[in-house]
Amino acid sequence: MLLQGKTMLVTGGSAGIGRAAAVGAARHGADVAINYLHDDEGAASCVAEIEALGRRAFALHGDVADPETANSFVDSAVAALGKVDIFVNNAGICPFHAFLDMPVETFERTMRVNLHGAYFMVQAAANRMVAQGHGGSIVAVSSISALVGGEYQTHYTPTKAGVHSLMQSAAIALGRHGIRCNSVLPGTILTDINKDDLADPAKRAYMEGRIPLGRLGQPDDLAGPIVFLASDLAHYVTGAALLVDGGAFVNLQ
Ligand code: NAD
Ligand code: RM4
Repeated sequence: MLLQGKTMLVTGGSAGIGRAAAVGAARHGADVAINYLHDDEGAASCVAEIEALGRRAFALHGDVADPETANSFVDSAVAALGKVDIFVNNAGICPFHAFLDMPVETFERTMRVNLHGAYFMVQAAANRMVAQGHGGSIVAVSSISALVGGEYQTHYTPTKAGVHSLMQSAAIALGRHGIRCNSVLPGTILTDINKDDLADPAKRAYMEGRIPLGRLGQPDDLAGPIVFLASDLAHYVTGAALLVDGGAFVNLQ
């Protein structure tokens, strides 16, 4: 029970990695609030799963690309659950597309959701933590893509490098308030975000073949690392980035 008595807020908590983090935190004793877009059913079932664990849960629909969503999510979550000790910035999109004819709207939407959204959400959560006066922990879901490129991800990989960099700068800005800021860098995790991309059997086999641990990731593979960074076990860890990729990044030859 690493998060007993803590309250966690997570963006993009209705599915995939965000949902696994939300439920994983509840298993460790946290009350959890989730933000999400569109997927009311996923959000409701995530809330039900957390409540079945005996924890309190709250869900609010909102597009993180809109800067106003950040304060409304943090304010409503704190009104519902009382405080914020942990903030997990997770919501993100990756509409795979070639570089040379990237539509301006696809580029701009990806930036606004993944990077601008992270900036304003983290800022809103940090302001609340500073006002509360008892520190906190912020974990951003960046990616292996912060460190390596992708042919159909030229709009996406800069956002993940940006989120990783945001955690480094925020760690400096917020250290004096006792707020730690770290990122996880998942490898390829089987979720809706890459379902179409990995439907190509040749691509899927190639990706699997790159992974020393011999399999693609599952959302729950991120729960432990996120809970660890959020918890007091990591009380001297800030500005760090933790690869969670089955060894894919180090596998050159
Ligand atoms: P997913 O599609 O399964 O889940 C995405 C979640 O984000 C959903 O809850 C969705 O409602 C929410 N969301 C999407 N756009 C939003 C918006 N504008 N406002 C609010 N919520 C929004 O995807 P996932 O794979 O779980 O991705 C979660 C994060 O993990 C993303 O930031 C992604 O970049 C990152 N990531 C994923 C992988 C992977 O291989 N799946 C690898 C590295 C990093
Ligand atoms: C990740 C990484 C994965 C990809 C997802 C969409 O950051 O690049 O390989 O499937 O994004």
